[in-house]
Order: sequence, then C-alpha cells, then structure tokens
Amino acid sequence: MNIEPKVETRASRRRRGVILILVTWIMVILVTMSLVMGQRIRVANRATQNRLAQMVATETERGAEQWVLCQTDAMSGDALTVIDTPAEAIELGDGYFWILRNCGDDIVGYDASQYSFGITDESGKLNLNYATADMMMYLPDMTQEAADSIVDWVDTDDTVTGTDGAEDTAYMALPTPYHCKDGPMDSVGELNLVMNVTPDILYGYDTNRNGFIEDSESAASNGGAAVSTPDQDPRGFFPFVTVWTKPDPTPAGGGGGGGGGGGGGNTAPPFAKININTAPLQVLRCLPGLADTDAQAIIDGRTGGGVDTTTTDWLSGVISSTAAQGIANYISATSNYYSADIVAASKDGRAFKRVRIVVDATSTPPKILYRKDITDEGWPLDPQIQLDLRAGKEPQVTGNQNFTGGF
Ligand SMILES: [Ca+2]
Ligand SMILES: [Ca+2]
Repeated sequence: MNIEPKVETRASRRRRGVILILVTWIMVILVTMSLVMGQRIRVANRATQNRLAQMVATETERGAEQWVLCQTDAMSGDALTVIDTPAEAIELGDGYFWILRNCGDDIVGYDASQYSFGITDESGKLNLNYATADMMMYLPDMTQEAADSIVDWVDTDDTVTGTDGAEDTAYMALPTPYHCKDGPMDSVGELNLVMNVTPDILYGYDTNRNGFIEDSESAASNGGAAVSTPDQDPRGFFPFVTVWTKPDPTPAGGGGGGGGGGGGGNTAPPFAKININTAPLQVLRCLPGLADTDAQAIIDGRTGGGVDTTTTDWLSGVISSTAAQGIANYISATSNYYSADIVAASKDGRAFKRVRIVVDATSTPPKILYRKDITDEGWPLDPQIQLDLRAGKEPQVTGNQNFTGGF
C-alpha cells in the first residue's frame, strides 16, 4: 500500500525528463533551421543583387550601342566630330559606360600607360582586304611572311605570293587542316587563322587589346612594352588594320599616275580609302610612295589647324605635288565606318560587360555590322574604377582622348 505513491513519482519524473529532452531537441532543430534559412536568404539576396547588377550592365551596354549609332548618324562622313566626342564614364540609368580607343594619332600621342576614350574611325586604318604586301610591310611589327600570307588568304588565286606566302596546300598540310579562304576577311579576328600571323605581331603585349599595357603585360614583355617606334608597337599591328571599310562604289576616273598600286590595266585595283584627317602615322606611312617625313608632315599639317577638312585639297600645302598625286587614289577626307569598344558597368560595380561593335554609317539610320561580346577578357579599365564604384563613389574621369590631331 505504501509503495504505489513512490511508483507514480518516478513515472512522472521520467515523463518530465523525456519532455525536457524533446523540448531541447526541438529547440536545437528550430535554431538550426532558422540559421540555415537566414543563410539561404542572405545567399539568395546576394545572388539577386548580382543578377540585377548583371542586367543593369547588359542594358547599359545596349544603351551605349544606341549612343554610338546616334553619334554617327547623319554626320555625312565627318569623322572628326564623331571621334572627338567624349566617351568616358558616361552615366546611363543605373550604370556607366566607357568607349575604349586603341589607336593614338601618332607615335608621340600614344601613351601605353594611359587609357584612351572615344569612337574609333575605321577609315583611319589600312584595310587588309585591299592592301598590297608592300603597304602592309610599313605596319608596326609586320613580317614579310605574314604580309604575303595575308595577301594569299584574301586573293582568289592559288599562287604563293613571294617566297613566304601560304596557299591552300600549306593549310591542308597542317596537323588540323583547313582551307585557305581565298576571299575577303569578314573580321579582323580572322587573322588568327592566317599562317605566319602570330599573336605576338598581331597583338604585341596588349593581350586584352585595351590599348593599355597592364603590369602583367609589361612583365611579360621584359621591357619591350616601353618601345614605341613606327616599326614596333606594344600593341602589335591590330589597332591599325580593318576589314570593314569599302572602296568607292564608282571608281574615280582611272587617270593620273597610278602610284605604286602595282596591277596591270587601265584602272587601279579597288582600294578602301584612308581618311587623312584621322589616320595615325603608322597607317599614313603605308600609303604608296609616301616617305615617313611626308606622313609626319600630314600629321603636323592637320594638327596646325586652319585647313578645310571636308576635302583632301589641304594635302598639297603640306607635301610635294608628286607625293600628293601618288596617293590621290588611296585617300579621302570622309569616313562612314566606325568601331566602338564598349565597357559598361552597374553603378554598384558588381557587374560589367565589354562588347566590340562596328557601325556602317553609309545609310541613315546607321547599322551595326559586327558585334562581339568580349567580357571574358576581364575588366579592361583602371581597377580603381571598380573599387570606387563598389565604395559608392563616382568613377574618375581622365579626359584622355589620346587624339591630338584635331583642328
Ligand atoms: Ca589565295
Ligand atoms: Ca592591355
């Protein structure tokens, strides 16, 4: 009779113990769940912010493309106005964009330690679909093998140019064979397929092709990046060549002189004319029969101001009439093809996009001929800009256009 109350006490104690353990476990589980949930929410938040930043960068870049089309629209070939337009850290919605320029107007004007901004005039470059090997040889870093091979890649015949060119037989003998194009190039990047055109001569040390020699690129150059002469350039010959410009639809009357164009016949071979108002020295010196001193005189002449840039007539005032006549069929004072290396970033610096476009402004509205996303090449501007954006500051503006040939 006395035992029963003792049994009940033990049972109730056991129940209380079990309940305590259960409650403790439930507490542990709830705390763990809330921690996991919190972590997931934080990760999801970050992912959402990053996705949002990526969308902003993408839309800003698209907006920058429209901005380029607007700048080139209805300019009637006036390249100087187009390339003189500032294009650095332009605010657009929740982002900024920059247009990198990789082509100074002369050796003195180019500084590999500075970024340069603005739309690029493709008519200030040598079009490799129409240039002779002799012309190409004046480009910085060009080799005879590469120049001859480019001619062979483009020309429709199967005859090897010089002793260093390469036609179909050579390409088909490669470990991974492919055919020689025997037709015009569709992009400058196609040069990577052409025999004897190595990345070293095409891009120099500027492996990310932003016109700026980063510390890592400089280290890889063993001091070579500091060298900039008419024959050598830290950026290779890439900044000075194009495939986009076109010869005049109706060839100019054939006549006078014909210069060093080569071919046999009454009319000169087609050539995509070079704009003498915008072409850098490295390109001007490729013109047939033109001495380096003449090329420099053209730069000096246009920099001096007071000349009418709507025609090429001002040339006769700065070089000899013989030299002027020799290049008459190869030059113009207008441009209708432009390129832009667009870098767009979200204002919070979390995301960016880099896209290269080429614009055909022969018609209104202008058209985008070529578009390539090169974001994978990495952030191409001063790293400080990204740091500033992430710290909530406005990006720095250098005002550097690296074009001193304005009038
Ligand atoms: Ca060929
Ligand atoms: Ca670079």
